[in-house]
Amino acid sequence: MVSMTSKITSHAVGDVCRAIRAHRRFIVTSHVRPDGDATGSQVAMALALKALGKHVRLISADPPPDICRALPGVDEIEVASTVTGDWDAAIIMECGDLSRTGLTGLSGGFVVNIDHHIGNTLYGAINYFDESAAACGELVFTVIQALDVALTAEIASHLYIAILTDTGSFHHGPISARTFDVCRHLTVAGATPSALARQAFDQYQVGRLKVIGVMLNEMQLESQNRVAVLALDDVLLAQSGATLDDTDGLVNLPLTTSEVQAVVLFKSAVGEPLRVSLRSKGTVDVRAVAVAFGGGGHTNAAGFTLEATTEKRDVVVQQVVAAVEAALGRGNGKSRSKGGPS
Ligand SMILES: [Mn+2]
Repeated sequence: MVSMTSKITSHAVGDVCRAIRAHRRFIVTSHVRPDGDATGSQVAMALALKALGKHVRLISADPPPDICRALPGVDEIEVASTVTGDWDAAIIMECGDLSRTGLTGLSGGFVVNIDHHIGNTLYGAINYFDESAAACGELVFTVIQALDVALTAEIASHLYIAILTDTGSFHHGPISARTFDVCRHLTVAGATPSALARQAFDQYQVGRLKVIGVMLNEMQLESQNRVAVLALDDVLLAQSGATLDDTDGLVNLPLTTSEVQAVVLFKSAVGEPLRVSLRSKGTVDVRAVAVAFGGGGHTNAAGFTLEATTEKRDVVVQQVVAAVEAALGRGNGKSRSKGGPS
């Protein structure tokens, strides 16, 4: 029999609905340093719970990303490191394990785990896990439909932002007919794709442009331009007048060329472990590299943290080069796919 343990132990959407109906006071959260899918899924779920008359508290370890701040409900997110007070159930989205929430006070409670990251540890009393979803927002949509909650323009906008950003504007991840079917429903319900795309991708500060200039100027290219290595640090950010928020997504820039098949981005800040982000196209599996260093993610988008030494950086780069060569064959890159789906 095919190994599908995760599918067997994963619950169905009906189990999530029963758990929601059976409880009254909810904590809704997602992961540290939330992205559009984390916050979009979190707030959409909270709005749906409120429509059912539930008591809901939104808690996050870090503030929501700028791209979500203009949407209704986001200002209700409490930023805290511990969950206090009385609650009956916690719905945790986008977290492969409980520690990914960055919150204490959740273990021991009734937890509903909704996620699409490969490697999810199924830590909840209810685990709605589906790695074939392009975004957690796709799963939240399914839950909201199953709950028979009316899809308002507000809920639809949050879920659209979740899918739009997690797929990098429909560039990567397991984008399927279901993804577009969900987006069709969201658009019918009042999500406006052009306005939300502007909101998601065109709201940066000038500091970001300056960071891009310096960062690309220092870019290192390996394996006949098939691997790009980028680095960001506090000094570069300060010089550019940029914040860490301004650097979101910059890891994808080299992939806009036909040559580059994988990207390594080292983000360092004083007093913190080195954060390594990996991106790739097609069959180049950067998740396997991340897992080897204790991290995780998806085939085309993964990450991990590392104690920063130059030697370790070199090892990471070598492993990504090896992953590209394994997927595309050694040599001058003649065999690489061009313009195909990624
Ligand atoms: Mn996601």
